Amino acid sequence: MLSLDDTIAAIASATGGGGRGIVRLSGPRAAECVSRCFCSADDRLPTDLRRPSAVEGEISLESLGRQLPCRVLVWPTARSYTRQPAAEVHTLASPPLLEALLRALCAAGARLAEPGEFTLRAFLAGRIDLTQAEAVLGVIDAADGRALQAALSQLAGGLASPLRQLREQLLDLLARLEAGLDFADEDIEFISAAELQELVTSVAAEVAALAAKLRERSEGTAPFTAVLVGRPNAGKSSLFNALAGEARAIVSPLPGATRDYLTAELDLAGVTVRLIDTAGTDPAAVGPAGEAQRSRDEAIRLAQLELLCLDATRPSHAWDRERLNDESHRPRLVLRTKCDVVLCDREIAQEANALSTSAATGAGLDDLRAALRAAAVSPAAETDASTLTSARCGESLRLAAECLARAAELCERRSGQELIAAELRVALDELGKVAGAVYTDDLLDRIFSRFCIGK
Ligand SMILES: Nc1nc2c(ncn2[C@@H]2O[C@H](COP(=O)(O)OP(=O)(O)OP(=O)(O)O)[C@@H](O)[C@H]2O)c(=O)[nH]1
Ligand SMILES: [Mg+2]
Repeated sequence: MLSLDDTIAAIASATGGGGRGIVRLSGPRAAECVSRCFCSADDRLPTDLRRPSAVEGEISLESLGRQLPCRVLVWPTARSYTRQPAAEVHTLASPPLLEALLRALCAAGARLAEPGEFTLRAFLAGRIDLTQAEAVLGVIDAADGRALQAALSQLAGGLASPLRQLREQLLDLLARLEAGLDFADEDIEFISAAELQELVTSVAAEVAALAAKLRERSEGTAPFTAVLVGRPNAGKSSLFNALAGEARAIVSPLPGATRDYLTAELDLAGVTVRLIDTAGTDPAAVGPAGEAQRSRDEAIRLAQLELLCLDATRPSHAWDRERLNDESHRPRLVLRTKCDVVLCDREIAQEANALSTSAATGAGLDDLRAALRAAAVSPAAETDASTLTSARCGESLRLAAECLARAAELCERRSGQELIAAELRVALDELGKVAGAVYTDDLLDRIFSRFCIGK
């Protein structure tokens, strides 16, 4: 678990030069870390500030050898984005400078923030709700962001709005129940036992269904996926079969053997990797082959790793060369296939980062398995923020569902309304954590506005 007590730091501005460079910190020691690398122009130290303020000054880093102008923004209290003490250093947008600054801040006690961790903190602090977290996380960074966005939009989609409605219903119910308790001596009935039971039972069922839905989703999260790509006849299906351990895919000396795509789940020393075999890439393909091409495109789009198969027994094709030189690819492994046969293409033979494999002899397959496993467990493959968010929401929903089930049971036994109210309060608290709302204020609001208590 990521600790909320750590002070985290990260470069918050866009990568590359130009504009303004920003390093952001959040956590109890934010101001202290900044003070170690900063000379203020007016003798005010970031640690002295008691209100959100901006201080002009210079960055003083030994590694730079000179001072650079900067402006430090400090939020010493909970009035920040993350509701923790926070700080930002605004300076020139020079990547080496920002990295040196980040290193110095880490040396002063901060740690590097995980992807989306600032937003995660804002969410956990109740500053923003799930839908907003989704919106923020969705734009974080394109490479990781895609996976993050997919996970979070799945999580937030359909969850935030039913949750809001359920909380509304529960708040209403609790307000009437508490009013009844406050006016116990008077002859006013705010809610009948039968109505209470009916409402509690229905909300309990809805929350339980929501909890089950979320559980289903997090269990159904797709494993790390790698896709075999390459020209027709490059040996993709043969590798697929060799790794899957069974002859699932059709292998043929004629190009275009694979029309659709197949998937296999590999267990690589406890790590599951889904492997996809696709139809060979043939730009001229039309008709049914065109269909296969489209499903291949979709499979490639969703996979996190590309296994680019280059047939070492044939001269390299323009497509291979283009693909090799394309810098915009996602994480990939280059495979030299059929290495049991004499290499005939110098370009492919010299491709330094390629792994030599042979589906026929099994050569290089252990290395390939190890490389696949390493890619699947690498930090880039993890979506910490969304996994954590999902785990946290799941836990809160589960607890809320339990409280509501107990409340429904108490209603059925016609137990004291104080006990029922207590269960409802805890359930609301848990649901409030998911939505990022504070229920007590809402609740008081409701009681005051509807029943004018305290007049
Ligand atoms: N010698 C040798 N031949 C191989 C090896 N792997 C595949 N082949 C041969 O290469 C040909 C094509 O193999 P496939 O696995 O069907 O190739 P593919 O990339 O799936 O082809 P498409 O599905 O048409 O895109 C077949 O004749 C295989 O027997 C290998 O490791 N060594
Ligand atoms: Mg094939």
